[in-house]
Amino acid sequence: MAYLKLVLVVSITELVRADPSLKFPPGFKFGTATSAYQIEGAWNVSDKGESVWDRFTHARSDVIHNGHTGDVACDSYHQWKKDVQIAAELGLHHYRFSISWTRLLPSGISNYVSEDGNKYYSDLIDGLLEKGIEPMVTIFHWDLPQRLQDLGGWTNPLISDWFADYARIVYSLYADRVKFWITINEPLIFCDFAYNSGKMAPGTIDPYVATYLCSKHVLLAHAKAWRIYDEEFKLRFHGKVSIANQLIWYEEISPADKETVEFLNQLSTGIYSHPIYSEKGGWPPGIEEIIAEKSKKEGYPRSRLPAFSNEEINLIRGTYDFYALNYYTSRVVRPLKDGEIAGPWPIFGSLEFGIATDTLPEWGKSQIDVFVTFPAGLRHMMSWLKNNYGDIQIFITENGYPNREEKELHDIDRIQFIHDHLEQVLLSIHEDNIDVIGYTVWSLMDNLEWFEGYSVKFGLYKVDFEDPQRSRSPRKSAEYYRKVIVNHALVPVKYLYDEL
Ligand code: GBH
Repeated sequence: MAYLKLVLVVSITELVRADPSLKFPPGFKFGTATSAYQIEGAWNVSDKGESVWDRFTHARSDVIHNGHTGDVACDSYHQWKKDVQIAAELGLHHYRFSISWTRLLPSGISNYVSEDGNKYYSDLIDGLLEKGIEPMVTIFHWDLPQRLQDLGGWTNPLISDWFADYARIVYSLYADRVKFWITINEPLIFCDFAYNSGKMAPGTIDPYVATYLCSKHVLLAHAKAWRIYDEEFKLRFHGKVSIANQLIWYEEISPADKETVEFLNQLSTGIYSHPIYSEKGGWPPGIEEIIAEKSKKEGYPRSRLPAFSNEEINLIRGTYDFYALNYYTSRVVRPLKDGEIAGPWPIFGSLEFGIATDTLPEWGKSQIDVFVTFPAGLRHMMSWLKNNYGDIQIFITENGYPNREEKELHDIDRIQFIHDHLEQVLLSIHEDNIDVIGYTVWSLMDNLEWFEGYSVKFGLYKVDFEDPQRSRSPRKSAEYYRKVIVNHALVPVKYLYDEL
């Protein structure tokens, strides 16, 4: 290939100069992400309170791979300097991490702030800033205080105020240093997937009622937290706040699925986006009517998808500064076969709406069945967002590739994954005129992959979970990503092979 010849004679800098379409826009940010429960460990150190994930992993080893827990994880509570070190090695512009609610507020309620908890996050933020890395803070990444869960958790309407109180404390401690905020990570997973599958804390299966209560209360919680920042902190600190959504792209493969595909995109993406980003606000078109109708037929006195009052619609509408997007995989749709109950991905309507989802044989595979790769899905998803909500800035806050077993540190498949998705990002920017402002790899390092325990690895850095020091070693993908960042360009994979 001509390509390969090029590689031998020109440096990356020259290559990029010759092909400016490989360049990312100036100011485009590259980062990596983690979350508190998945990396911190120290689950009961100092005055930290119990979270639903502490409870779930301890009580439900039957659901979690090999009974793994986050008790120690990457031990980032003690070893956070190593995290800052590897983030600096990569040359990251930003590092996205989350705050453990019960580390900061042991009882879940905002009457008492843990001094040690505060110091931990404050030191981490300072450590990052010292290396020139911007902290991006997720306020809630699934580890709800168990005490609040005992009061119903996300199904209790009071949660939106408990969350807003907690968010205010977080801002008041760190808004002087943190400019990028994610209120809540992926309600699609902890509302829809959790209550459909029982595989996520709190482990309750209640797909028809709890799911939708959770959805509504998450949106109210996010909106209140966004407005607190807007009213009490923005003028002084000029930060940006958004909610991060897990987006699964549903691809149309024949004109016959057009309607079903649009329905699922509205259901899984629209449900947490339309209320915030659309001009009209409220639940997405079509969804509210269908669930109301179904609920009526089923004998419920009111829709299982709780309605919004006009006041609530206005409270939620417009509560964003950018769109935070987490993307991993896509699906196509097919009708349920006779006697079939749910698809291979038992969320987003397979139970509720009799739609099964599938993947295409030509899409990429990983060692984990559900993580089928379709990079173009990311581009299609962003165009869908633009068509539905107009010109909003998009920050990709997660994208990553899992492996179970890896041959040493040579993760060429992960390099290819990152390359192929970044290529789609450039097409979105250059061809579709979409304002993508950043990209974040999940994850900086291997960590507790929820019910998969430590068996599924997403890290640019390998973590040795046998080693009490939890040493971190760079995979080839770390080297690749570092090159992408230094060159601010899509470094061709083949090019890198020669250099590796
Ligand atoms: C993100 O979403 C999370 O934010 C992050 O914490 C997580 O580590 C990362 O992605 C990688 O998973 O096959 O039907 O049992 C998590 C989304 C939820 C996707 C569980 C895979 C398994 C579905 N994941 N899901 S199923």
